[in-house]
Amino acid sequence: MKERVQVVENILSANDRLAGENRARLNQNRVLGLNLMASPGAGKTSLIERTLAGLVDELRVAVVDGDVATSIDADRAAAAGATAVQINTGGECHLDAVMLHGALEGLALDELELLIVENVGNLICPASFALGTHVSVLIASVPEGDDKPYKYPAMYRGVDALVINKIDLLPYVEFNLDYFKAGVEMLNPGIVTFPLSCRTGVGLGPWLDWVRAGLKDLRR
Ligand SMILES: Nc1nc2c(ncn2[C@@H]2O[C@H](COP(=O)(O)OP(=O)(O)OP(=O)(O)O)[C@@H](O)[C@H]2O)c(=O)[nH]1
Ligand SMILES: [Mg+2]
Repeated sequence: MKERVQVVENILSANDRLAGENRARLNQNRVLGLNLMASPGAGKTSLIERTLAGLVDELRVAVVDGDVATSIDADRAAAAGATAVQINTGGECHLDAVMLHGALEGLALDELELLIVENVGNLICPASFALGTHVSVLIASVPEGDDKPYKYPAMYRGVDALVINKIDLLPYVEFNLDYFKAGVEMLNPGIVTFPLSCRTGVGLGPWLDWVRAGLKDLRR
């Protein structure tokens, strides 16, 4: 058991070292890195499409898409105007710093301002692997249910911002917003939260402004 713990610690510290290198490369090029995490189908790619539609005229954006097997999401990001890089994890349930390191090799970082990483759809594994991005964003979505902060605390604890997507479905789905928010507040007090709908576009303005503000902070 002791040896197993040691191996896990070594893997994570190797990951952290490379995450540090990734961060340094982003900083050198003044590229803001966003790590988008969520359960499968919560709306990661939809939010990327909406973000690109809102920012692509003012910022040069690349998207790194982590997917178990396909390039469907990277194709969607490219169609929305981003330089898109696909990482097929071959079954792994998360991206790690090594994978992002490889993806950064293929990008002209000096020509970019924003890098959005779509992590693999999962509420457990991505929380354990730092990538070197500046901010981690969790997308919760209404049909997933209001108990998810209670069931996946590590993910809710470790992020810098929370998007609540699919609010257009609130009238049709049992989702107690107060119960959900109480769980979030317990784990991550005061976290900045963006209730929105990628379907209707409601609530996207404050989200886009927050991304713009993050970039401004980085350049300061
Ligand atoms: N009603 C509604 N549907 C949405 C909204 N946002 C996304 N969807 C739908 O939810 C489904 C999944 O959206 P994606 O953006 O592909 O989700 P994802 O998190 O990227 O999914 P994976 O990459 O497979 O984990 C699609 O059918 C979207 O059209 C929303 O705000 N409201
Ligand atoms: Mg996706």
